[in-house]
Amino acid sequence: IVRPFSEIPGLWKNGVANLYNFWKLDGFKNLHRIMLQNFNTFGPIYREKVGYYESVNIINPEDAAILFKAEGHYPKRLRVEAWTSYRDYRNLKYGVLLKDGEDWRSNRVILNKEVISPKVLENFVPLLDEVGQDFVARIHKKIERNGQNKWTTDLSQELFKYALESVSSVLYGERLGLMLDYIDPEAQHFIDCITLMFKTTSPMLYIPPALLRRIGAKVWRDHVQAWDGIFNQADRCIHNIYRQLRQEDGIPKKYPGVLASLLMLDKLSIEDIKASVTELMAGGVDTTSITLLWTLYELARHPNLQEELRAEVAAARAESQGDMLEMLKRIPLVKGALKETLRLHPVAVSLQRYITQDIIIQNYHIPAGTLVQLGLYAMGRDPKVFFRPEQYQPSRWLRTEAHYFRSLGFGFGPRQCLGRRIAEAEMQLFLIHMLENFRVEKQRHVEVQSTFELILLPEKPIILTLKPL
Ligand code: HEM
Ligand code: 2DC
Repeated sequence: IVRPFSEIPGLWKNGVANLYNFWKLDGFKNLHRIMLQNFNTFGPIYREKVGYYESVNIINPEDAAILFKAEGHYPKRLRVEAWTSYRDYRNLKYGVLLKDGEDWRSNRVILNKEVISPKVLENFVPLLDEVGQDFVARIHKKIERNGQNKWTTDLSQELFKYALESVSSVLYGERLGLMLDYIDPEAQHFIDCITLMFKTTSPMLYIPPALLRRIGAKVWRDHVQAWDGIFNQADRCIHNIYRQLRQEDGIPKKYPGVLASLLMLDKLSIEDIKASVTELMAGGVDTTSITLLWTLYELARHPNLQEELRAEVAAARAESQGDMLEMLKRIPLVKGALKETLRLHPVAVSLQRYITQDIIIQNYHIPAGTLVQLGLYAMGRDPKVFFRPEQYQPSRWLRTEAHYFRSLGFGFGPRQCLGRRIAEAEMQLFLIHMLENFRVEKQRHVEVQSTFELILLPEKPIILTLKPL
């Protein structure tokens, strides 16, 4: 017999009291650990209300399958009010990240063709490969200059630049020049603004931005400044391409980038294009760079595994004879490593959907319209879902039968990450070049945990040593 919604365990009766407790536990930084603890306390399903938003939380792959079957034609996830409030405040259009309903779908379908369809990968790979080559050349140069034949450092700033250079080269078909010695301060400012934007978003998940704006709270003002910096820089890049395109005539000889392709296609309004391209540019920096940093950290902790990956890359290089698209088909273990990184260190703590029909999960009835969250971080560490979850084991992904609703780092279905193909190619190419050029090491006994700043980040700097092979 199916149990009613009201009997789902959890603390959902007093949102304000829960917010207070949450705040006392430094919940803004610990959201992922609090979710894990809640699953331990309440079991595989619990209801929760923190501040103004209420949800049902689940952890099992089988339940995730039920959730995504009920997502409907216009899948809708938790609305990040801080982001929509900024756009309303500045009178800017929402991009695909923030749109919903038919408006979302019609934009997304057009963007899919230019950003995530398999056919565009062959355009992206040469551009991204060049950035990867320039990145390792830059590191070699740094090592030569310091004269110690190795470099011990926190690579995060270098990785932010790599990620921004990569996503920009794909979006604009042009290099920003972030792998050079002199770096445009505007680009550095853009990077800092993205970090600030994420950081200031998380408190506003629970305290309405409209309220914070009315009382002139610092967090709201910082948030506005951060987005202003992001939109200004993206606007400059977009205008540049727009101007060039109007001066040129005829069809360009080489692939002109996502933005120019969208402009030439002429199916979306300029304002819609601007909105989504800005989101792609902003979404393409911290996400891939942090995932790469965690991957290097794991490879440094597992030297034998690192050698195995290096051997795979060497063999793939030999077999593909310089054809990078071919090479990317021959590195299953590298791909497994990236999946393994996202299992243990997911960018998104959870996936969420407002379900469009009633469902039954764990024998509880959940009515249509409910916000259901899949605890991605908790699932990745659950021994009932992953055998020896604490072990970093890329080979576990080689058996495809083990994938059923378990590899969800980029989300699922038509609303999944739009940048997924870019992110995957960019990260695979990065690892290829790094493994071919450097051995990565770290100090022993230094363990790094995650902290929540809307996305999950390392709680302290990850210090690695790179040694040329
Ligand atoms: C959405 C993860 C990189 C742009 C998402 C979602 C996740 C995610 C979990 C929500 C999906 C869902 O609700 O089902 C990641 C991870 C990345 C990454 C793990 C890298 C390791 C990127 C990059 C870009 C990007 C490089 C841009 C080039 C977007 C956009 C959306 C999105 C625009 C919203 C799509 C929509 O609402 O239709 N991402 N992402 N992401 N991501 Fe990513
Ligand atoms: C954060 O409880 C925790 O990919 C909340 O590239 C629920 C939630 C909702 C939306 C998620 C967000 C979490 C984490 C960051 C995500 C975001 C949707 C897209 C965004 C997953 C899980 C991200 C990082 C995008 C960001 C692009 C943007 C900055 C232009």
